[in-house]
Amino acid sequence: VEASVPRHLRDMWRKFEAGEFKSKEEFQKEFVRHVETTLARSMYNCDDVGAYSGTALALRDRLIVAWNHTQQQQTFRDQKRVYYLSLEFLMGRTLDNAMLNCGVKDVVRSGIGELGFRIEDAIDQERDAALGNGGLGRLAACFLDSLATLNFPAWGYGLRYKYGIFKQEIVDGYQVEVPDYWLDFNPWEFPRHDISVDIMFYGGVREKLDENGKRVKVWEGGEIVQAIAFDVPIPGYDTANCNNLRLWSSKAANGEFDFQKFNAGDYDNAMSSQQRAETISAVLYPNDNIDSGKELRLKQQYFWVAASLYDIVRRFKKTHRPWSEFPDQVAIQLNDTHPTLAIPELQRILVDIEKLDWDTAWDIVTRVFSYTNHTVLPEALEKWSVPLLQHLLPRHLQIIYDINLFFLQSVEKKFPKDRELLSAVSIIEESQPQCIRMAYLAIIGSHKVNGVAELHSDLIKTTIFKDFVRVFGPDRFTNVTNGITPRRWLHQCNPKLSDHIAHALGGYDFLKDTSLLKGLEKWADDSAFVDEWMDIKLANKVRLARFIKDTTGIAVNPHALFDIQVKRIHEYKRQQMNIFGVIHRYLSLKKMSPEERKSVVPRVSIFGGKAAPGYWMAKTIIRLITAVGDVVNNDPEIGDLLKVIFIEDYNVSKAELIVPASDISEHISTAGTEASGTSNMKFVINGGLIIGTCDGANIEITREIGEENIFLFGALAESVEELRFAHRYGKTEMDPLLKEVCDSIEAGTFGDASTFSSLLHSVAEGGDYYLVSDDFGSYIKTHALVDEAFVKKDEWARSSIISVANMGFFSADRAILEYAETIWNLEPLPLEALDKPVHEA
Ligand code: 4GP
Repeated sequence: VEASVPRHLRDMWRKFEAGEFKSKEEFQKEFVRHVETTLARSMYNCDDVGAYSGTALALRDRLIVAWNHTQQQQTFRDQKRVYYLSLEFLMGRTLDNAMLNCGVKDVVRSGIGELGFRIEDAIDQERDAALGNGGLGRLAACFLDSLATLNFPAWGYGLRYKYGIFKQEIVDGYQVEVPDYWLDFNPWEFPRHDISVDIMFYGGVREKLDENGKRVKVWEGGEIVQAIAFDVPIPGYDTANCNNLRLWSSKAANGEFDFQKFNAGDYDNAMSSQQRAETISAVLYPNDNIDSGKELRLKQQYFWVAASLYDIVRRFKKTHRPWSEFPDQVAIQLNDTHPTLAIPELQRILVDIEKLDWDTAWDIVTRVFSYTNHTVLPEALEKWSVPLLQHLLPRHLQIIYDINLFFLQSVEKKFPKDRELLSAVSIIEESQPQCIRMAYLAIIGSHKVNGVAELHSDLIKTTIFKDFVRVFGPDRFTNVTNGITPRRWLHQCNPKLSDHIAHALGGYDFLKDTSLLKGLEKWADDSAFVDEWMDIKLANKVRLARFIKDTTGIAVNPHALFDIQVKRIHEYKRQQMNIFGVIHRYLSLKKMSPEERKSVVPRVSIFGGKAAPGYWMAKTIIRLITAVGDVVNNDPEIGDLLKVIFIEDYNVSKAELIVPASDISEHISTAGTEASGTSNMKFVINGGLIIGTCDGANIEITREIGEENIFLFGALAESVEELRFAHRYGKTEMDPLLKEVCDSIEAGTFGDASTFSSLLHSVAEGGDYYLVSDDFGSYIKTHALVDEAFVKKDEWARSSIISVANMGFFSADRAILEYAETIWNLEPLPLEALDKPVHEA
């Protein structure tokens, strides 16, 4: 308020306030101005990169007006806000999405066209903001889009990694990791040098008497690192609302470098504290579904939650409300356990700094937080060693001990003398060294814990968190099935299909209310509609085929069945089963006579995905895929009947190209291991059918679209333990078809067999933790059914249309509305407030 312009001068200000561009000419004027004066280029040296940059800067001006206005409204209205804390936001590209959300793409297209550029070429120049690994990070990005579209007052908080997920190159068939320096030119962020927070690490805890003679704990003497805010505007679709994603960047607190050392000639060390500080936000850990356990990672986590909480608390304190109202104003969602330190940090702020008593503080904490679990894989559940925490965050360790003590006392009261239960639910794992179980701390410090699909939410209650269901009762646990934004994952990535749907439904309202897709059912028998539907699929396949030709040199037939599996490479996701299936197909083709081959449905098997750099087995799976491709793609006997493609460096922008082009996609995890999956939803809403196991969201997709429209196979989650037991005790033999595949690899069909020995061993008798052998027979049979179905074009098209018609449930908007109602107790900002700026606030 102190910084605001005096009332009598505001009219002058308003006269020059930045506006939005509504016409082509307004856009062109801004475009040329930015190219010439911001980028210092001209019509004589403006290439596609310049055109992208000029367009982005022109649009950014428009976004920031909306952003300012929205933030002002959120402050003025002073409603409850939700803060989504996520260590990953896998945003992908912004320009195309922002143009569509703001409804200016057509204006820009014609405006830029008249200046000599194609909008598609400009869009293609943007680098992905790849601040995430996979599912959990992309979910966070979809949720931001829905929160903004639904006008919720919501902020994301994350880290501004200098290097996002590595770029994957394939060299001699192997994955090689190359750094992704994506910040060269990033018009979508606003540095806020005025918003910085000092974050402390290390140091010690001292007890002292305060002014009232009360014993208090003081954490002091540590090392300070500065957190600087970078704000990223998040425009909603078809609304004036524009939310904020705040990313923290780390910087040395003592300025640029150490002058004393510099003056003494010690140039190397003069920079070292700066470098050490900047390391904190330097890189994203490239792990998906696995815990890395490294000290720097813990530093990242604390740095980010401490800065975010400081910011949230500061915003709350400006309202001068009593602390008791904090949970009515603030909801904080923990995306996985990565931000769990926020729980002891808020307790520390309330007790040590704000001087609330422990119980009052703890009541506030538990009403503010809620936690989403994304995996039941034991190797992914975060644990931090007690000595490490003691060293890095001594006061937080004390607080965690106290939280645990009071919690265990309450358990003891409810279940007297149940020592087993006490050690089962203790936050401290009695290992060597002792460890903090972050998921347990998250559950105890939250009022709601949710899984991300029905099966998964049931599984967490009966397996990893079952003891907490006893302690807290079942109500603390709930389900919110994941969703995807139909704006990016239909309208943006598949404009032809979106237009076709809009034509049938009489407009684009389905992009905001996906239940309207249901209206497509009645078009499933309209032959003109169906023909156009299939032509669009073909055009998308042609587009992908062109990309494959350009990047790999391999020509694929767009009329072949495109079979796609793109996701992180992981044994539980079973790309190994897919490539074994491809080998089986190859061996079968080789055995056929030329006459028999004539009736075979040609196939293109497409893979894509990154392996964690330290995950050797995943890297071996990639190597097998490329090795099989080398043999199959160059076998003249096979020709177009089978092609095997590995698409390098799978990321969000490549997904936008790949997803619309599938006939069938693979979601084939061992039952009970894939929490939800979200690419399954993306493929189906783009008219692809899926082959999958009864796992994650596949189950709910089946329920919605009908089991006649999906190819399900394999063991059910409830029999997995029994099957594993059987393997351990050597009771089962390898599936004969799989055996044949393994024998051919062993025989060197795909190069030196020793390269693949660990992979072959992993599926052999006695092992096979992911049950590849158990599911292989039904997997192969089901693929035969896919081939049969694919040639019945009318029925296939019908399945495709009926499926899309019934995918409404999987919108991220639905998921966000569920979170808002059942977990956050959050209301959207009133629409009329968004229309006009608040000037007198
Ligand atoms: C992923 C799950 O593996 C995936 O099933 C789910 O759809 C996604 O989260 C979003 O909920 N988990 C991770 C992870 O990305 O690192 O644990």
